[in-house]
Amino acid sequence: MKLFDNPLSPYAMKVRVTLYEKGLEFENHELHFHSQRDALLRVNPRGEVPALQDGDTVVYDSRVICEYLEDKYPNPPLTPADPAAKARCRQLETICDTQIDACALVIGLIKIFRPEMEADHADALGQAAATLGKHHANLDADLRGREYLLGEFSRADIALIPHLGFTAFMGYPVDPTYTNLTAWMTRMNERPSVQRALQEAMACFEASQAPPPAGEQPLFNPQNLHWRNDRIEALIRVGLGPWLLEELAAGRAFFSPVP
Ligand SMILES: N[C@@H](CCC(=O)N[C@@H](CS)C(=O)NCC(=O)O)C(=O)O
Repeated sequence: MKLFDNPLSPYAMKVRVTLYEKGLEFENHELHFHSQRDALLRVNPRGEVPALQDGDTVVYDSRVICEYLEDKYPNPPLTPADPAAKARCRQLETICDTQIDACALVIGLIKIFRPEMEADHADALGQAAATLGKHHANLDADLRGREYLLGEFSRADIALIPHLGFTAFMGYPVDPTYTNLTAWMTRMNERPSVQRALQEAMACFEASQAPPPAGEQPLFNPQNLHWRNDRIEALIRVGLGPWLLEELAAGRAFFSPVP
């Protein structure tokens, strides 16, 4: 199996943790630079990481990849068998992939990619952080009396940890008064699969702080960012819609290719 990804992506981390939990070997094809974009487009026409190649099968979108892995390599199971629990697992994964990711992205935009924005857009940052706080409260309530989101460890937990790990790293940790969610974070961070993927993400972050090689641009280029669906809605909600239009007009933002 070949994994095409960049460890800084929360979706890449979701897939890596899934592969590690299942004990599956894979060839690592990390993509770090703009010059590797053509290679990425060959495995995902949307030009997003992660993508997985298993023999002749190419799968992209983290959720589709994780479902493929679950179907093909069912042990250990990471989705519940009971239909209601399975639906809840998918529901939680969707909330992580769309709404929580969108909060994390606005925070990452201002704290990591474009720190010069903070002076003029502190309110947008505050709104994203407040929405993240509401998710923390909901998740804490979901975890009352449970070790994991569905009782047993599942893909819902795997989908959540990258976002909460990254937002904590950016200065927005879970409030310790949310004792259920805090205990869950500790439990998750003790899992070898999560430790390994987090170390890989941190190593990638450190490397990304050095200037790229001559003639290269980073794949996630702060001066030309790739925008899509829920992340665009999140920008508009926090008042950054006009900013995005200016970025597009200036050639500092782009969308996925259309078929
Ligand atoms: N729905 C996709 C989303 C993947 C995604 O948004 N990947 C981002 C990184 S977090 C990406 O590759 N963006 C391309 C870019 O920034 O050029 C999934 O679950 O895999």
